[in-house]
Amino acid sequence: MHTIKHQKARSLYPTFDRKAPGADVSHYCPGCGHGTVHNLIAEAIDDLGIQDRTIFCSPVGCSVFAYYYFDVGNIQCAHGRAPAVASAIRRTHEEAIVISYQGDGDLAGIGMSQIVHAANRGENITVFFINNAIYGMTGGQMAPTTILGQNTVTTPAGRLAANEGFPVGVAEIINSLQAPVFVERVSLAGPVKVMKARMAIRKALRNQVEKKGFSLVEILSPCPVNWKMTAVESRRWLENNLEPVFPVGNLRDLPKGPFDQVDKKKARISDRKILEILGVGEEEVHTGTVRLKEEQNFKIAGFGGQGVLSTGILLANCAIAEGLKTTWLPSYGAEMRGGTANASINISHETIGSPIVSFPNALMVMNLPSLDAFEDTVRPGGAIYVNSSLAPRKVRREDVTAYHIPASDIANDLGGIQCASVILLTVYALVSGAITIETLQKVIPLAIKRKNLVDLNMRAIEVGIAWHRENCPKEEKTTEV
Ligand SMILES: Cc1ncc(C[n+]2csc(CCOP(=O)(O)OP(=O)(O)O)c2C)c(N)n1
Ligand code: SF4
Repeated sequence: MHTIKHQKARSLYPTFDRKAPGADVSHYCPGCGHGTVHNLIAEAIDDLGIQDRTIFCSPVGCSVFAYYYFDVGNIQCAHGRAPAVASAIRRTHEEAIVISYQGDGDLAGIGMSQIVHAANRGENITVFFINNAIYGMTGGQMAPTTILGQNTVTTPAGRLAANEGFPVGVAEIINSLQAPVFVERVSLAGPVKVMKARMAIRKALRNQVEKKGFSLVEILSPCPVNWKMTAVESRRWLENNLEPVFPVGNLRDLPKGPFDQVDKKKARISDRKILEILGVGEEEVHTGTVRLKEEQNFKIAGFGGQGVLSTGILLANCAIAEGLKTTWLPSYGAEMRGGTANASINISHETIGSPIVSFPNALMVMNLPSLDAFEDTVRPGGAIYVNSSLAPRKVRREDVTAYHIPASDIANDLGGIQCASVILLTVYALVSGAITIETLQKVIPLAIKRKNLVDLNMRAIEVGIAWHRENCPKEEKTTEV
């Protein structure tokens, strides 16, 4: 006798562990389409044998918790930005299978430009667009795909074209572009339609495996809770009301895209070429001369206008010139000038997982509020470089090394307060060994265009070297200088 064995897709975790309340239910409401689509995608991943190289970009919306369910690589993206994240992964991870999974608020509302441009670039990614004609997670507001007459909490009298415009046909918009290879709209209104959705999902993923280009499947999906219906009623409403507005069917299925994905790769320029464009010639780059004692998780903080962000960029550029890997992440206060600002810079020999620096091992503070805010975040054994002209108190921690340098006063004497941060950066370079002084001297003229400021900063480096020579004897181990 032939036995059919039903089992959960391997690409889904066997158990979904949640804290109470809700420990015994999934994140999705009864009758929600997200669970059905998750299953269809997971089965396709299993059958195509791509679990180990799949990266799932989950959105903001009810499906944000996809990472609890899919046993693949997962990344959660800012609202509407999954196609941009997916594009970046695509271009840096050649073998990855990249899925952008998005709701209608996410894709067709806040993220509309992202999806259009990713599709127009013909990124070799697969987009699953869950159109439930409403903002599910936030309690049922109108979405761009809400149909005319549909009641939502923000259109209690029904969507009216004269007020809110017409429902947006995403599949049709994407189909108006030249680059996509596959565009299909499917529905979850009944078992036969779910089987069609299954086929489209597989096809869209297979296209990516075969490096054909951009594929999008729009899936009409029920949101019983916000539609205020039972699960069964919602499937009927979907069939009778959504499908006439958003006709299901294949809009495009090309044997190959308009350009070869391999050509696309060829068009990319090498890191070496980028350095050339920046004017950092091969002979000028110190690749591989620096051996970091440890990965640098560096934070610089101060008032906006103190050169906090640009000093961070300078450090990151020096790290690049040293042949190291680096990230730079700015954080602005509410106001640009006079408000607080900080920048996080990681420097490593290895690939850096996240640009965020929550617990630095090197902190540079340009003023007292920054010292107050970040002193306690420094890891034991780390170092704090203090602009003591504007942060007159001593570092209280005893498990870090503190360097109190009157950088603003010295900079004033040199003829320009702007170079205070470079004095501190020079001391940091000498103490940490993360970048060399030669590199700093070579990168400054590339990073700063005004000749008088270049000269000022070059003098600042000399002063920083002198300060270090006088205050940091070689085998100095004390906690404070
Ligand atoms: C930048 C930003 N704006 C607004 C929100 C609030 N927000 C959370 S989910 C959501 C809408 C999600 O709706 P949809 O994309 O249709 O997904 P669904 O929940 O229906 O699956 C919004 C606006 C947010 N998290 N981030
Ligand atoms: S609110 Fe709607 S989209 Fe969100 S889980 Fe519930 S049924 Fe699904």
